[in-house]
Amino acid sequence: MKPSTGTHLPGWGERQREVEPIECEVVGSLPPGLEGALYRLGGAWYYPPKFEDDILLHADGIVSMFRIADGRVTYAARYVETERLAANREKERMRFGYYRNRFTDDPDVQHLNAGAANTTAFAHGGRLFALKEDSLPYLIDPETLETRGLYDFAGKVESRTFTAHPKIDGRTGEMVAFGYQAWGNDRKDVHLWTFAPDGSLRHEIRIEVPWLDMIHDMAITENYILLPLGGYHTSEEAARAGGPMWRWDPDAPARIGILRRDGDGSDLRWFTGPKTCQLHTFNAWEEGDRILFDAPFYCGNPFPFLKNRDGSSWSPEYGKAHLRRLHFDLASSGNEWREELLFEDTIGDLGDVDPRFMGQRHRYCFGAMDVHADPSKPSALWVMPNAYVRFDVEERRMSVLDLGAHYRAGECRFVPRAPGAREGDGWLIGVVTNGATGCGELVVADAQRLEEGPLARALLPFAAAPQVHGSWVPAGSLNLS
Ligand code: V55
Ligand code: FE
Repeated sequence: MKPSTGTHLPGWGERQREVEPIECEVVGSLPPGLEGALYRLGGAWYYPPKFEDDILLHADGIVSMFRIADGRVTYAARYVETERLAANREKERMRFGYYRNRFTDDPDVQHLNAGAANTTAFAHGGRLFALKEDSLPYLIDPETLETRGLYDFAGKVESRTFTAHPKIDGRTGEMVAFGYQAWGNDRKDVHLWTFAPDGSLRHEIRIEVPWLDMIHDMAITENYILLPLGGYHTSEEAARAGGPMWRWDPDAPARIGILRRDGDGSDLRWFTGPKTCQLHTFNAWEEGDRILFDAPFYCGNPFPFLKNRDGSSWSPEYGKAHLRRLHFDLASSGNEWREELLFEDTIGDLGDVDPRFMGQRHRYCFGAMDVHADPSKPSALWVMPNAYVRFDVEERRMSVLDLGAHYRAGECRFVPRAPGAREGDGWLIGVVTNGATGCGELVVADAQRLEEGPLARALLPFAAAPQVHGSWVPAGSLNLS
């Protein structure tokens, strides 16, 4: 363990500027129906990490928003005032050690919540959350971006953790979520919750999983919850030796747990399938006794800073994600899923489906790709997307919005044009970085006409705060005027 010298990871190294709402220059014309806010969350070290090889998943959460109203766009950004940041401010240094490794925290902060609130800005039941999977949510004021504190759903949620990837059922408006390692890093408890559209707790399931692993995302169908395991062996021993608690396990099979949403967890069933690294998902649905599940799984562990369990080295092949479809036959007694590669192309693993179809069969997935890759050059660690893509999974066709080779595209969100519009009729929005200037832009495109390029771009005179995941909140929700 080396103490930090103050050098850290590019892009996540600089303390980000906090920005009071400023107006963006708008190029092109914003569609009149698009009113609301894109809330974003990502991480950037407020103080340099305690150890210089701490990983970017541990950087301090900063929440930002692009607010669209009356044909104008404003931008604002503010650090999430976590318990961790407050404790760090007292000493003006980072007192928390490696990500998910409480043994390396300063002893006088080991009892505090270590969550960095750096993964997803998410709204449900009239509340805006800053989410990180090792903590309960932080509540954020949707107007000012001020932090209101940790939120345990009025005392109804008993868990130390809460996923950064809840799902909102497109038909019922219910939010389904889970917390893994609910009682601590060495515990196999997973708590799962269903919340009514108003945010009140409707149903809880408690299970114990047979393996300690990373469970980053989930999927829902009308009646089921899918829990894909990442494929990481998790050990307190690894944590005690320093660094994060996870080791990628190339030999362990890929596993997905499936259980009923309305049950008590006793029906939980484990399936196995071709080895991938199961992190992000698109969507799942039921067809009779079968469940179909589309996901952009990586070939292997995409994080070079997490070591292999067997001592073998990280491979750039790991960092390739593909759009796959998994078929589960609930009527069979077997426990293997069948898998299809929907597209040969390597894609980014962040994206969206039309939110009205969450839990139902979808036709479109929206994501990002590098369409300017030079096959003669060694690929970067990760796909650096410079295009947004609509994947038509019925016709197996892609529609592409090519931003240009010098652009970097963040996660996109799909916004329906109107509640009754057809699937995919609406806008694709995302925040991109112009590599030539380093400045950020909000891009708005007609999701059915991606090839025609953006309808509008809202320009910032500086880089936007980093984003892992974000959410579009229509005006009228969250009491946004
Ligand atoms: C992931 C991301 C995280 C994290 C754990 O994509 C897993 C996977 C951005 O934070 O803490
Ligand atoms: Fe994620």
